[in-house]
Amino acid sequence: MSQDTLFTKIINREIPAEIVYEDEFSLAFKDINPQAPYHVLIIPKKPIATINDIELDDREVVGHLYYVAKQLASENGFSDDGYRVVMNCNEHAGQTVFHIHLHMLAGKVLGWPPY
Ligand code: D5M
Repeated sequence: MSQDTLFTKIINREIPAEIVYEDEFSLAFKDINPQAPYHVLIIPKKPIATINDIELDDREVVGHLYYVAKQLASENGFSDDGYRVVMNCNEHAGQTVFHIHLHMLAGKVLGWPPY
């Protein structure tokens, strides 16, 4: 079950975003509140609300988000130094937009754990 969020509006170009990648299944754009020098959100075009809502048929598209992350890392020169991809689920993880999104952070040494 899922409702349209502002990310659907970004997919549909109803609100602006700095889009860095797009294909049939996914879209990637700069996070409006970056937590690293390079911080993009990689989203499926299908509006899945949370990780809890991923269904068996979504496996390919969800896995594809990681492939896009790897490609962006390669194109932007982050493959060797490293980068982080993370997806928050619900309140305790701080999810604020209920359309799943992979955060990709790069360009500095990232702290861990992410308290
Ligand atoms: O992450 C939600 C992320 O979405 C958060 O890092 C800000 C980002 N955000 C919110 N609105 C926009 C727009 N309009 N453009 C780009 N980025 C946006 P979460 O994991 O849900 O906390």
